[in-house]
Amino acid sequence: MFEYAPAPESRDIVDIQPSYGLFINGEFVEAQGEERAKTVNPATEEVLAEISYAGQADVDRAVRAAQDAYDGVWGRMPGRERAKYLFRIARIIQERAREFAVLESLDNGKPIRESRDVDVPLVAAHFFYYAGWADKLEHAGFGANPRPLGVAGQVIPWNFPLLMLAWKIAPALACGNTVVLKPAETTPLTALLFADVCRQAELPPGVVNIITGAGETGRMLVGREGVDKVAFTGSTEVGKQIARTLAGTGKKLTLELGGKAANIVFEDAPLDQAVEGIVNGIFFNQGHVCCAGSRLLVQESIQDELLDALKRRLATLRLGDPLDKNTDIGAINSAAQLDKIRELSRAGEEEGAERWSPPCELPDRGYWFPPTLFTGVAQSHRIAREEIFGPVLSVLTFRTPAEAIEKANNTPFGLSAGVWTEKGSRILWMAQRLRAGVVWANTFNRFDPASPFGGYKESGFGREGGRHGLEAYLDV
Ligand code: TXE
Repeated sequence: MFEYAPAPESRDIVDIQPSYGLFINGEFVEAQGEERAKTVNPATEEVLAEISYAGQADVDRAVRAAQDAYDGVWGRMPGRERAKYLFRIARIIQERAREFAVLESLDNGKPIRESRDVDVPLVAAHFFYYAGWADKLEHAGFGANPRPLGVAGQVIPWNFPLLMLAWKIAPALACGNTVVLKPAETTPLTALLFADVCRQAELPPGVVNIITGAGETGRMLVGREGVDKVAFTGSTEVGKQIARTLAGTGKKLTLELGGKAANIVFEDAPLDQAVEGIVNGIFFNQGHVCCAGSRLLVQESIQDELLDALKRRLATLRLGDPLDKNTDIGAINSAAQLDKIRELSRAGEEEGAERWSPPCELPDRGYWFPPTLFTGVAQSHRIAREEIFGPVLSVLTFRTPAEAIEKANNTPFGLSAGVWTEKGSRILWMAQRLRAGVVWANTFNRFDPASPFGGYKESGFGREGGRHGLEAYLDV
């Protein structure tokens, strides 16, 4: 029988240079810091490029360029003019969408279907959305003359490298701020390609500066004098550290940190749809998602039926080459993240939960982890409490809606949750009681530039997206 097997997306459409400098004041420059590192393709461990680690002198140079651009043109430019640049950036991203999607999959390990159909279209959508706000800030309920903050220092993670860049840069620029952004050390390439887009869009020099490096570069950036606002997405641990460093400095701060979302399935839920939502909730992007539905709370009466259906579905997931359009599950982003997933999975077994994976052949090279289910999980187990950030689902049960709420909220995090039921009244009852910034009903992992996103408790504070996302970048 004929099998549908399209060719993998070609990596020839991206032009990766052997080594990269930093993007400061509208041009690529050599870093003054000596340190360099390699970024690899996590699916093959092949070296993609060498990148620079910005040192203190580089951070100083980037922040000065951003200050000059703020004082010189951008901070005083009418909103309608800023909007033109944002629209132009959005259109260039659409034109270069294939290039961005392939590069993202190469550097991050995510399936091309996701980078092509989710990440890159959402990136363009964010720039379009915030372009629309740039000339309407006076009418958005912030008072007659809302003012930008100045220079934003932004540090982002590796799970959605380009999308997190868009979440940070689009609202900052729309409000009239300038930016110094540091991508994660394992996924710098799409941010560097975005720098090229800024050049192509003729964005005034210094409005966007991209400096690569690891945690030390991030630490120097957020603490640097002249940075007026800090926006961070990453681990809860580093987020807390940044909050401590910034206390008393007067810098504004928003933090987008970890999560341990409950995906709650009631006995009246449409089962097939719920199974798809559970799979999407935890296996999308290999589970490298802060709002991943990593705890499945299933009503006891349907546990067996749901788990049977879920296991059948997991057996059909295809793991492998991220550039293959048939792939559902790509590579784990780094050796360090793979170690963390392995360690927590071992802890799950040691603490007495039952581990299950479908038959699954892992490639010889690269960083891989099979889709994994744990049943018999207790609330005290580490896999029920800690963020695994991998394709690992912990299954717990409940009997009543009140018990579901109690278990769902029993976590230090509060980023997202999902509810599956036919009853509209129950959705509202649950949504009012879940301590989560986002509650999805009969769906999961849906994003829209117009919806504010952010957490309660140790998931951070501040909102990104929507009109609320503007508040983080304005003095009202
Ligand atoms: O995060 P880090 P890591 C969680 C997830 C993951 C764990 C560790 O559970 O397993 O964190 O990931 C920069 N000052 N999330 O180690 O270190 C760093 O260079 C300033 C959830 O990769 O927080 C990178 O650019 N910056 C999360 C960014 O912070 C510093 C996404 C994130 O790296 C810094 C990622 C410092 N002192 C991980 N130290 C989410 N919310 O989605 C590091 N960085």
